[in-house]
Amino acid sequence: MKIIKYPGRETWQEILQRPAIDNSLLQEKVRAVMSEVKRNGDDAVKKFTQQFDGVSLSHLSVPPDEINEAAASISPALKSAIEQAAANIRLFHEKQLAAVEVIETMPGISCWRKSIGIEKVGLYIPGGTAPLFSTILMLGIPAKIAGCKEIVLCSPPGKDGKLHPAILFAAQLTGITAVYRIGGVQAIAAMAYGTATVPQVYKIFGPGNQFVTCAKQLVQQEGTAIDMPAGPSEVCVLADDTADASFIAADLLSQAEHGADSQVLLVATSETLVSKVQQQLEEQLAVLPRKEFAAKALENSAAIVLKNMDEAIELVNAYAAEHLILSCANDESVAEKITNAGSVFLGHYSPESAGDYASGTNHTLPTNGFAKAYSGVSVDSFVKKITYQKLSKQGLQQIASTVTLMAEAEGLEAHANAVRIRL
Ligand code: HSO
Ligand code: ZN
Repeated sequence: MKIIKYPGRETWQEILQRPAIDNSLLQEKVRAVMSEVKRNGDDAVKKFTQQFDGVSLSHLSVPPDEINEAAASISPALKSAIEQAAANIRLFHEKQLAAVEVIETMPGISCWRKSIGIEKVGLYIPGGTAPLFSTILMLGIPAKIAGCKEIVLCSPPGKDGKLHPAILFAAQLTGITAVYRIGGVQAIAAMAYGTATVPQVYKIFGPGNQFVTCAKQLVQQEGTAIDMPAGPSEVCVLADDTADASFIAADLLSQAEHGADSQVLLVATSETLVSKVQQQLEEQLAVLPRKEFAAKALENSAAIVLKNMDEAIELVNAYAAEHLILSCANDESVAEKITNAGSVFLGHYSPESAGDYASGTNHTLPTNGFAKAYSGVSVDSFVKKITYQKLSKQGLQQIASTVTLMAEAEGLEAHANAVRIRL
């Protein structure tokens, strides 16, 4: 990890820059797969599954008995851990449903807004080096609360043609309506266009590699909604000298182990703390099973020392981290000053891992500085909001002159007429 001491403000933008990801070279390959899936449906999906995952599948969907079998094979301890996490996530997300309120803007004019679940949504869960079944809880639970009717899940099959049992259990627990063993670009294309087996969905959620991200961006251009532009996962720890270096090192490594492209950033007001964290990182890294990934991620990461907390807060806001841990005194008042972050973890006992799995908040969050303008996934991500109005004759009379005057001023006589003709 690079150590940067007391950088001048003019250098901040450069220091905080994420590595640029250039999708343009991928696009051609991704488009080719997508258009073949569009043309040939299930046959193309099976062909690409053979080509990219090395598995030949007779059927793409996972039958209910296979799901039940997998669920039964999970240890009772893991099962109840997943159930507890699910209960907390459900509790937190249920409160996000707002009651419909009818507002009478003038006598006889009522306006209201209602959230309606997006009818069909698709969730994508990557395979690869870690089966992130926790992401199924983070997406499936809010989808269900939002009232989505069809919630389908795609995830790439292992060499045996199967999905990880915990993925199937999480899918069953959250009430996913159908599970398909399809990964990569072909999964995104199948859900965006629909095939004989996979229903076409209106919005696609979930993380993925560069190919998956590129496919999501392309289907978005064609009218399928996506959750958000995803980049490599990241954490920023803001620490003063009340922090415990071993806790901080553990937090940084928890993010670094996700992948070689993960981003971790330590912003500290104490040089001694930074050197203690350096040492802890070395010790803890040495014994991690995924140390290769974590070490690579640390190579692209930095510790920044600043002279005081105010300056540190300013830098952290400029970075707009996906996850921000406040390992400092007065964490609650510091949190008040945070304006850009996906999710904030306050104090010395709130590791990112708690939120990644089980405290209740969502772990699908804006990366790459998007936290300046985007929010993480919530029940809102799974609904669209329809506005309604009802005017009585008296209500229409109340605003008639306002509407007709404005319509005439815009030169839109027919608009004015639609009011006049009624009165
Ligand atoms: N930190 C990841 C989520 C995750 N961690 C899943 C463990 N499993 C992105 O927020
Ligand atoms: Zn994580």
